[in-house]
Amino acid sequence: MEQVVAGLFPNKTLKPRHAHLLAVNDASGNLIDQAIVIYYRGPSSYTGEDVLEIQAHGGPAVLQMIIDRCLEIGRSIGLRQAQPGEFSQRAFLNGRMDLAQAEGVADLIEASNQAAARAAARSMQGVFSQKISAINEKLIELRAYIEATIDFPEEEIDFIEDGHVNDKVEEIAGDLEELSQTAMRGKVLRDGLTVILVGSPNVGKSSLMNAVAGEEVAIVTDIAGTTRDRIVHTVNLDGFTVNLIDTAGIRSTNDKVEQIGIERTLKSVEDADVVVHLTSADQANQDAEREAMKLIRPRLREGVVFLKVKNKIDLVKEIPQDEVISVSALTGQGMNSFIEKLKEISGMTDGVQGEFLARSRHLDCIARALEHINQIRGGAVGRSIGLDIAAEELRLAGQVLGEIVGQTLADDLLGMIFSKFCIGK
Ligand SMILES: Nc1nc2c(ncn2[C@@H]2O[C@H](COP(=O)(O)OP(=O)(O)OP(=O)(O)O)[C@@H](O)[C@H]2O)c(=O)[nH]1
Ligand SMILES: [Mg+2]
Repeated sequence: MEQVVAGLFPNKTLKPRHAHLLAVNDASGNLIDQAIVIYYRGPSSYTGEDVLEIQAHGGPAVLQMIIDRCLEIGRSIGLRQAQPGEFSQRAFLNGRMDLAQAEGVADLIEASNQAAARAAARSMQGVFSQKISAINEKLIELRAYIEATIDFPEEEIDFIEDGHVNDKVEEIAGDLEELSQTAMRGKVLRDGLTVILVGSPNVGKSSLMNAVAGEEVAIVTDIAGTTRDRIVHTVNLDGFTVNLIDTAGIRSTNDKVEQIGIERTLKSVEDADVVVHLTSADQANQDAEREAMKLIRPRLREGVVFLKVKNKIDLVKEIPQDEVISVSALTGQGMNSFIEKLKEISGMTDGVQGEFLARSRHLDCIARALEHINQIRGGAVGRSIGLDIAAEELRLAGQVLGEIVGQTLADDLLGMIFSKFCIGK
């Protein structure tokens, strides 16, 4: 770094963390621009390393000339341009911020509205990370207690009797459920709620999509197999974004185009927040439904909301009184309760602000952690569930949560996350 500073600004001493107004010259000594120059000495910098910041008058040509001049001076020490996200990656690797905070930086830059920007700023400050570490501490504390009991088995009876452990398990599960709900709000704020409509052909998926969208986005006919490719349409429902995906009806077919469409449908199921399985109230074809479900089920990821919706209730005399949401895309009957349900899932009920910004990756981790805790819920620890198994599930839950802040994430996944950042951050 000294070499670059000396080459760019000969005979000048830069006082760390002070703004200097300096001339940046090219190799022949001609002025490129007058710039504000700030030198940060590590570890007191964004990345924790020595950083030289040059603020010029802007314009791509001037900036490129300054960059070229820096690279020229630094050639002998291997100076190069940063990769996308490299500054934040270095900050993360040097312990200046955790992964959720670094993602907050990228999300702040990309925020498309004020609410998202505010929530991203809170993620960047560590609001999300603090919640993760609070739960992680409880996990560690409980595991230590259980492992101590394994080591001193004569105390095991007291330990089961006093109910302390099982209460704690419930408490942690409650914390995770709450965090999942808040993270979902943060995710919806960032990307919108992704809702995919799946089901057998002709049940009215495209009709439902059009009814929610309020316009003719997808083609509707009475021919089974009308929709071939996925159709994505984004709508704003009372202030929150919903990405609706209409898909090809799922069935066995020899039609090559339809087969590709069906495979795309199943692929999209893997990334959705909500999978709406649409059936038709008048359809007696149970075999077709079973066949569709058989293909959909393996594609459902942990934590996804699976919603059963029955369409075409205008065709039947009696509205089914089960847990299924009943609608008619044709008459609009029941559409309000369907939309209310989506609102409830997104956590975007009136007046609730997003606390921090979150990504699908985070929701996935929280769901997996909860899955581990659910294995040992219901007062079972020390009874039907052995202490060693409980300790192991707690350890795994902590490990999964650690992926959110980057403590336990594999290097290749880290690289992938940072590569999506923009250059210069
Ligand atoms: N009576 C009644 N008919 C409906 C309703 N919704 C859709 N339909 C009709 O059902 C037929 C199929 O509708 P689509 O929306 O094309 O069904 P789809 O599930 O998208 O079908 P594919 O694209 O072939 O998989 C059309 O003739 C629609 O007019 C409804 O609520 N009531
Ligand atoms: Mg369709």
